[in-house]
Amino acid sequence: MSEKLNIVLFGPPGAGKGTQSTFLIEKYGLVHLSTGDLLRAEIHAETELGKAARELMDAGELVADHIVIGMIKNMMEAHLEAKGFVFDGFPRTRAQAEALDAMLNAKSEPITCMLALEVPEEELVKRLLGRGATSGRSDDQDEHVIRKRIREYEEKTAPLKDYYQAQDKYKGINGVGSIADITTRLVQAIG
Ligand code: B4P
Repeated sequence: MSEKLNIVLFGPPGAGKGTQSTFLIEKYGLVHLSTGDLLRAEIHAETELGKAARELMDAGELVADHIVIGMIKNMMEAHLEAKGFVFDGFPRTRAQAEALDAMLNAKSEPITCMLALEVPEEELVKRLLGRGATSGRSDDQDEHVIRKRIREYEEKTAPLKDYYQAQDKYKGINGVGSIADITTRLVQAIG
C-alpha cells in the first residue's frame, strides 16, 4: 500500500476548498494543486491558454479537460518527491477523474480519499459575492455567473460522488461553521 496521502478536496464553488487546502498542506506536508490557481496564473501572465481560459471562467463554464489534465500532470511530475497532494478543484468531470486515477495508479500511489464539503447554495452565493467585493476576482462579481458555476457543478462535477463512492473513498463533510471547526472535521475524516 502507498505511503502517500493523496486527497481530493471536493465541493461546489465557494465551499471552502481553497481555504481548507491551506491548513491541510501545512498539517500533513502536502503539495497543493489547485487548477483554479494554475488557471489564474496563466491569465495573469497573459498567455494564450490564459486568454482562452478567462473567457470560459468569466462565463461560469469549465475549462476543457485536456488543458487542466495537462496542467496537473506537469505539476505532479515537478513534485515527484512529494509526501502527497491536495487536489483542490480537480477533478471536476468524470474524464478528469479517470485521467487522475490512471496517472496515480501507474505509480501505485492511488487517491486516499475524497473529502466533500457540503454547503447550501444560498450560503455559497453569499460567500462568493463577499469575496468578489474584496478580491477583484472577475468570476465572483456577478450573481448570475456564480449561479451558473453552481449549475455546472451540479451537472458535471457532483456526479463524481458516485465515482468515488464506488471506490469506497467518498467522505461527506459539513462545510458550514467556523473555518477552524471545518478543518477539525476534515482532519478527523482523514483519520
Ligand atoms: P476555483 O478556483 O476552483 O474556485 P472556487 O470553486 O470558486 O472556490 P473554493 O471552493 O476554492 O472556495 P474558497 O475556499 O476560495 O475555480 C474557479 C474557476 O476555474 C471554475 O469556475 C472553472 O471555470 C475553472 N476551473 C478550475 N478548475 C477546473 C477544472 N478542474 N476543470 C475545468 N475548469 C476548472 O472560498 C470561497 C469564499 O468563502 C472565500 O471568500 C472564503 O473566505 C469564504 N469561506 C471559506 N470558508 C468559509 C466558512 N467556513 N465560512 C464562511 N466563509 C467561508
